[in-house]
Amino acid sequence: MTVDKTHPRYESLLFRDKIVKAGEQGLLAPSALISHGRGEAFDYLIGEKTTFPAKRAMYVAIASMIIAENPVISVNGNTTALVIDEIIKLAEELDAKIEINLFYRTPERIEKLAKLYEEHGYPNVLGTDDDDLEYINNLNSPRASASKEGIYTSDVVLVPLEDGDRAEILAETGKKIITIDLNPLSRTSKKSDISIVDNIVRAIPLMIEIAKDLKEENNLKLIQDIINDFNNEDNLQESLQEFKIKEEE
Ligand code: PTJ
Repeated sequence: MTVDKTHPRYESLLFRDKIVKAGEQGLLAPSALISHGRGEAFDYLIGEKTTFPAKRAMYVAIASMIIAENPVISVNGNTTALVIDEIIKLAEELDAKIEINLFYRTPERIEKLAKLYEEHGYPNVLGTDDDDLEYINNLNSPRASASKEGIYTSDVVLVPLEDGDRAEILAETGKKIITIDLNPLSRTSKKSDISIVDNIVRAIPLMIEIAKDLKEENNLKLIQDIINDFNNEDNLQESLQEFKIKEEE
């Protein structure tokens, strides 16, 4: 399908089309379209704009990743379909690793996703079946698998669009967990240390710019202050207040 540029909902249709195509290519989980639709509905209610609390959380996320020893960006089918090139750019900017981490893990999807990262200029993606995989907290479930070099030994993990079960497992490890999730009431948003309530398609490009700015400032005290002044619970409450169910005049 080609998306008509003059359509009033062009942007939204474009990303919907990316998800549909990725599904056809076997990159996505069976319920990926449901997750996307749920995201679209939440996005509608925040006016499809990045809110102030979301931006604040992005600064804290980037500050935390800059000073991390082993920062990792965890990617799944939806994230890859929507923002693969931006994720690669962000990883390069932050010197972070990228790890495929699937809720619905199959060897076929892992292989296809790894190949896609390679085709987009990133051959070293972690979390594949060739990788040295460990099980978080000895939970013998594919949902607890993590690369030894990546998530398993990481101190800060960015896990966008994560399912609640995995977020809970990760939160129990003591690592700093950052999520991007349009639902401020999800288990993932509540369990994470830094929850960015925004659409991933807006969040990742903005986070690349924030990373450039903070690195240029090169001010460790500023970075520490950004992290220390943040309270995720308060910020989530503020994010929730951005949801409007009344049409603006
Ligand atoms: O590729 P897999 O196998 O790892 O599966 C990925 C999905 C997303 C299908 C899986 O993790 C899943 O089922 O997730 P949930 O439980 O639907 O949670 C995804 C969350 O992301 C929901 O709260 C959605 O509202 C939110 N979401 C969906 N699209 C976006 C989003 N948040 C930000 N940006 C989006 N574009």
